[in-house]
Amino acid sequence: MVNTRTRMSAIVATLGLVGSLALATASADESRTSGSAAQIALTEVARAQNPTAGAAGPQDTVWIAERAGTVRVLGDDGLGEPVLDISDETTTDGERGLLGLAFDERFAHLYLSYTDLEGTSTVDEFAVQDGTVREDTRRTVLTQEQPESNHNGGAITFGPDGYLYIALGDGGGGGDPQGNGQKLDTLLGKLLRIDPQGGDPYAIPEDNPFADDPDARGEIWSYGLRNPWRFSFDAGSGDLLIGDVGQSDWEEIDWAPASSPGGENYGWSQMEGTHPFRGGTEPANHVPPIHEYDRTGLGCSVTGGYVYRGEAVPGLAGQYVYSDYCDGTLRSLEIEDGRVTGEHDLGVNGGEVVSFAQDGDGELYVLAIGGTVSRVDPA
Ligand SMILES: [Ca+2]
Repeated sequence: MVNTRTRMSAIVATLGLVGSLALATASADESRTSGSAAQIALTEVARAQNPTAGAAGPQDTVWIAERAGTVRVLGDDGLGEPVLDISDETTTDGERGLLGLAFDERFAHLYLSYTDLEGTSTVDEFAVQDGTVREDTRRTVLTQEQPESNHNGGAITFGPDGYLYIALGDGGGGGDPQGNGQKLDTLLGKLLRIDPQGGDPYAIPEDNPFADDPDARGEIWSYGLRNPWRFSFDAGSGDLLIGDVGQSDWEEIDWAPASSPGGENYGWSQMEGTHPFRGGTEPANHVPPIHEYDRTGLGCSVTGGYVYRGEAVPGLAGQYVYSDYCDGTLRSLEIEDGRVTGEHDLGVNGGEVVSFAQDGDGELYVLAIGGTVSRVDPA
């Protein structure tokens, strides 16, 4: 029974991907109607210095990365003193800084994603022992030079497959001047998938979509991304959700089912959302966003979040919660097999929402660049 259901859900998920290709326009039109939104409230639980990322840590903790280079642990009385400080190794020029952190499955290693003093995107690893970071074990896993100080991406997280996923922007400069989004010989404009423990400095999983392609970088999981600032895996289904920041017209949410073999082309810079960008031609294998919105509202920079799998707000269960840096309104999407079936304005504003964090129980936290760390609670 379990096997049958697993196989069925994989098949449905695969069909869902195809369906989203064919029905992207229809789903965008039909999804405007929706039932009532979950009633939520934001409870401030801490103040941080320009928080950029958060992750569930050992012993039911939440670890928060601060942009200037510090990492602090959230406790009952707010944030503790920094447990890591790399502030002399990064800058906050442009969109730079400490931009991401992630633990592996067993909380045996912590990974930091930051731009170094030259602006090079860097992922470093630290061993963690009994909940404590062992700084003497630090090593650099991956680096990528950045031609500009914007569109660095920087989000990192482990997938349900145990591999480390790393989001990198297109290199910046506006409009993807080097066409990196569609180039498979660069890591820029990509979501990467690596095995940091499988080699020195890392291994490329054999089943990566371009692992055997001599003309492509084997680290690439999916491509055609502009600035995938925040992405996550659904803790329930394993589906991938990416918030890709638009150039000037369209903000988008991209999706792939847990069963995906990778290789999705999300279209940039031929496409911005579902629209040709500057006369671009839609790639034959374009995977359009499951959701996009223009800038006639208050939004200007999507902040990808998480599918809610906590228990505090039952009405939000299974919905993808996200926001926008410029707008700050929390919104949610109901998603079935890669199609948006409902959209909600959750009626609360998180400020300049730059990131979300999910704790070990699936509860969500909202990070505003001004410093507020808030928990999503029932209203
Ligand atoms: Ca796209």
